[in-house]
Amino acid sequence: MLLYDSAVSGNCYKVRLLLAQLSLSYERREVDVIDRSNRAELLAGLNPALRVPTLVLDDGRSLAESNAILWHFARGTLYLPRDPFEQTKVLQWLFFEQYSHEPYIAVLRFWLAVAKLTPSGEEVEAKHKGGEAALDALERELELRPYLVGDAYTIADIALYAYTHVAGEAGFDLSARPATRAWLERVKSQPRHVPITD
Ligand SMILES: N[C@@H](CCC(=O)N[C@@H](CS)C(=O)NCC(=O)O)C(=O)O
Repeated sequence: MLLYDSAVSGNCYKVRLLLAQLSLSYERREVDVIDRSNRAELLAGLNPALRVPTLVLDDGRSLAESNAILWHFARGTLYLPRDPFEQTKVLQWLFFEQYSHEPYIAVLRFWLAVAKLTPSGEEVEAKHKGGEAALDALERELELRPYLVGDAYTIADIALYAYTHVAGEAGFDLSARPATRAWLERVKSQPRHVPITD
């Protein structure tokens, strides 16, 4: 398999983490997420959104959207519960991540820590407010359970871990969120865990 990847991207990291935990091998092609000039050349025909992660399977078919890729590989493994209700709970968190978490925390991190842009105070404030709300939601859930779905580690945890563990790079403070910090440690201690920098 070939992963069109970015070392700094949490969305790409989700895929790298699950593939590592499943001991699946693949090649990586680094794509510049700031200079987008060769994007169409690289990804047209593979991902209509021209973004990473984009994964090309061994048979040539391609998959995009980080959480869809997680779902594809988690099916039939420990990382997706068998119970249909719990599977839907996993989807609940994957959609939450893409609508209520990633657009705030990942985007603010990209602006400040990756592209080193200088957004206006209002733009930062709006992203910060949305990110805080997402982190509050996570903390509320993790006060009740060790992992996001059921009592085991799943791709819901991978999806939310990706940008929560680097939220500090976007100026978010997790110190008053003990349940989230304990969960980050539990995720980190899973077998075959790899860091985002790997
Ligand atoms: N919803 C997509 C988001 C993908 C995305 O935004 N990828 C970023 C890197 S994290 C990217 O390709 N940025 C460069 C660009 O938009 O051209 C996913 O979860 O895979």
